[in-house]
Amino acid sequence: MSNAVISIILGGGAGTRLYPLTRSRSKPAVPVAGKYRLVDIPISNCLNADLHRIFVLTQFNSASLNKHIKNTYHFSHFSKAFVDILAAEQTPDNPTWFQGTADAVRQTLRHLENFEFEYALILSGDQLYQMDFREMIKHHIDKGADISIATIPVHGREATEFGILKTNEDSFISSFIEKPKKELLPDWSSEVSPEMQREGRIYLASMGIYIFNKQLLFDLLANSPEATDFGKEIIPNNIDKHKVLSFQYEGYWTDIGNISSFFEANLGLTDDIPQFNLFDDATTIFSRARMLPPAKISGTTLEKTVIADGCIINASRLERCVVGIRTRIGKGTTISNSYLMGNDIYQTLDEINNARSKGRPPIGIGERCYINNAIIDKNACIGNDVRINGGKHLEDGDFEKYTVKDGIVVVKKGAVLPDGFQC
Ligand code: ADQ
Ligand code: ADP
Repeated sequence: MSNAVISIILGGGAGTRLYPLTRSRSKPAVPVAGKYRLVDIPISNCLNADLHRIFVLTQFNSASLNKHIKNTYHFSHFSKAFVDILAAEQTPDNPTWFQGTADAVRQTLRHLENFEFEYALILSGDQLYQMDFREMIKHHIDKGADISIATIPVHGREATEFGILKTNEDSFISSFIEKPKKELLPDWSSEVSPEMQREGRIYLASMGIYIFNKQLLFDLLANSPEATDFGKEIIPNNIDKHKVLSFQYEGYWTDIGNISSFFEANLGLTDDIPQFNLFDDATTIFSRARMLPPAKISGTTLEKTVIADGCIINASRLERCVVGIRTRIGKGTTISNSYLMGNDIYQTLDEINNARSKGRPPIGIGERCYINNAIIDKNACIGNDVRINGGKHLEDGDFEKYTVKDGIVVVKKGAVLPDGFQC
């Protein structure tokens, strides 16, 4: 079955909803869970399902995404496996950026033409989930579908953010509406399992995960050049014309398209039993092997905290934190509800002393700091006695060194916060 499928990961448009994390990198390259990149999630789901031919479509072909893919996904010379990045490119007949998800796929069809495959598996690049695509592909083939959409029951308060659909008794989709207005919702509820009913998850949402039969995908994209999005045009326009199947999923799945959902998805990893399971051999999340030393911790009370390799931590207390690779935290510091992305390099003791003697904090977090409700992007240089107290009391805003979104303070990559800095 795996030879019949090509996977296409929609790596993201401009990534404005994840700004400032996407200021200097493309969305698929945003670091997640302390040691991975966003793109590792869909790629790992593919590899765990024996799907080894993968394209990542991105608007910006940033150096960091290239480096990560090149250094991570190596396959035997004897296999046909690959993970290739296809960035939006100007051609004589197409001078524009990708205009949306369908347009991104349309513009890259010429790269796919020569591959042998029967099904295109199209995935969103900014979701946290572990799904066995083999089950969805089997369902698609067994039911003789033209298009399949993975679907999940959601609550009314989320339903306006998704494509919502209804199915017939055979799981084929009979109607679809992209991001319905709140007042339309009463017409769009579905029959769901008693468990989902109890949770109030009575609307069936598209997960933005599609299987298309190859020829149909080529035909639909060629014949409707004005359609830019799968959710807005391609899917709703073809419900009546083709057999569009729902593959219902009830496992953990979350869309991490904005700062607040990105923050919650990361901090969710600190739960006693996280819904996103990093500790399962069958669903390994792959990433770059970095050969870092074990983390070294001294004098720190740790409560519900996830710590990546290579950290040097002398803090007083860390609570509900995800601490990324090579993070360095000084004595007397307390950090809660925060995601620290970590650092790209270690500074030598000489470099640290040299930075201090020039009044510049070294890379990492200094002594006696207090940090709450924050995301600290990589390589930030945070001095001593710095206080960052995120929360609903802060208004949204974008400043030189940090941004506030939904009360979460995002310290920008490489920002230097001098001793005593407060926000
Ligand atoms: P949205 O998530 O709102 O809804 P969209 O923002 O278009 O759809 O993104 C889908 C995926 O494609 C994301 O991973 C995004 O980063 C990527 N993407 C967006 N524009 C792109 C571009 N120009 N080039 C490359 N990649 C791009 C969609 C569906 C809904 C469904 C939700 C589920 O339209 O029906 O419910 O996904 O999350
Ligand atoms: P990001 O995607 O987070 O913006 P990059 O992927 O561009 O970051 O950079 C990460 C990698 O680049 C690190 O793994 C590290 O090897 C290398 N790197 C970054 N900064 C430096 C530096 N100052 N010195 C040496 N290597 C660096």
